[in-house]
Amino acid sequence: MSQMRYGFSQKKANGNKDMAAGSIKMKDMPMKDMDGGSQGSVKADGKMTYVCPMHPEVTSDKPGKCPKCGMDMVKKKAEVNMDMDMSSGGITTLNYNMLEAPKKTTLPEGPWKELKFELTGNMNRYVWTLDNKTVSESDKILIKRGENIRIILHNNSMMRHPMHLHGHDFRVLNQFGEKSPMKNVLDIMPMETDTLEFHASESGDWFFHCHILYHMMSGMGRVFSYENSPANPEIPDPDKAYKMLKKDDRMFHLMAQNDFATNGNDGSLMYANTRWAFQSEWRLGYNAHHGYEVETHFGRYLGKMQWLFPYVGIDWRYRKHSAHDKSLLGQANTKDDRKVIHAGLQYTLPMLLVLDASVDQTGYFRIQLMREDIPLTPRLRASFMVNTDREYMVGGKYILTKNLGLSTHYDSDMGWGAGLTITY
Ligand SMILES: [Cu+2]
Repeated sequence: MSQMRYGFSQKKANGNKDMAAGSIKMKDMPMKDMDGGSQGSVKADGKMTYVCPMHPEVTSDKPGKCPKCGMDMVKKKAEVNMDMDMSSGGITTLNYNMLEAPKKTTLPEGPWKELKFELTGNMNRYVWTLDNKTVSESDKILIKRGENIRIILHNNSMMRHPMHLHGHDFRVLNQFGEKSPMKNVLDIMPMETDTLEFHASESGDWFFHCHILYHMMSGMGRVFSYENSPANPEIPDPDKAYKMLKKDDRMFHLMAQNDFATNGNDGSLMYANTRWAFQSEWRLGYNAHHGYEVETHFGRYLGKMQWLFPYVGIDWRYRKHSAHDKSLLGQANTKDDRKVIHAGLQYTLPMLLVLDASVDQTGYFRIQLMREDIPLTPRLRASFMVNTDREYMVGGKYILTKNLGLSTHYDSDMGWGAGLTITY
């Protein structure tokens, strides 16, 4: 195929929708390609075109390594996709590399400022950040009118993030070089790196954020702020407005669940924000032989991936029981009568196993391993817990609705139970 053109409207630059709506015109489509069976992209002169996935401006007639980054060059995307469409009659996946602006989009002369961000987050805790910092944990990024800003974004998370800039259109660098398309949202796939450029032609503060609103609210964004901007009459109190924005990612949320089971009430509660968490867990039997246990933790998630959670809390439990055996650590087991303050560390291991080591004011140690919400089927979940107090628990839950589940569990102290779990 010798010529292809992807219609592109600069005015309506609004994310993926435009790509689907963009018109695709093809001229001089050779019959050979229409029959299918052709591999790779063949230019009019019969040569393949290869392009570096990281540096779209680097192209070559033959496969090889990119001189800039050493990555293997790949067949030119737009043409490969078109071939697949022709040969399989299947679905064409549209991508940003197919978009060509109708005219040059190069920025006017000006000093350049280059910024790099890693899109980061923790799927398990549902916390999303740039460079592991939320909006409220980072400063505004100062820019000057007349500057050209280049932002290099690497998505180091397993979710896509449609990054959106207010008040400006930016160029998304792709294979078309000077005719790279203009956008104001760029959907960045996991492990993808993209470069965007915009000319600083405004004044005031502009929000740059992930357009998945849960991610934005948890802190995935930054504020670009023009230096020496005149006051904006629409924002009479800019300090208050900025404080309100920063409040979003500091907000606490409540989660709670209780299993109303045949052998007692079994539940937990969590009150947490991006970094801090209060956790409480209870197992309240219907009689003293089943026993009563309440354990609480208050702590902070540390580190880039938030796998480490140091905490302090209380552990209160009582159970009518005769034999006091020893714990696996050789200490007299206090699991049936304990009213202590304890401090501990939780560490999230691969497969979301949580290892919990704690010590109380009497010097009693406990190590515990647990995992909740093991998905067996989309609705069936298993869980287990085992610790050095010789306690263990296995459970299963069938999710009926968002708030309701049928559950069953076996607990080394309370025995078998089955019931209804209510989740908030
Ligand atoms: Cu996101």
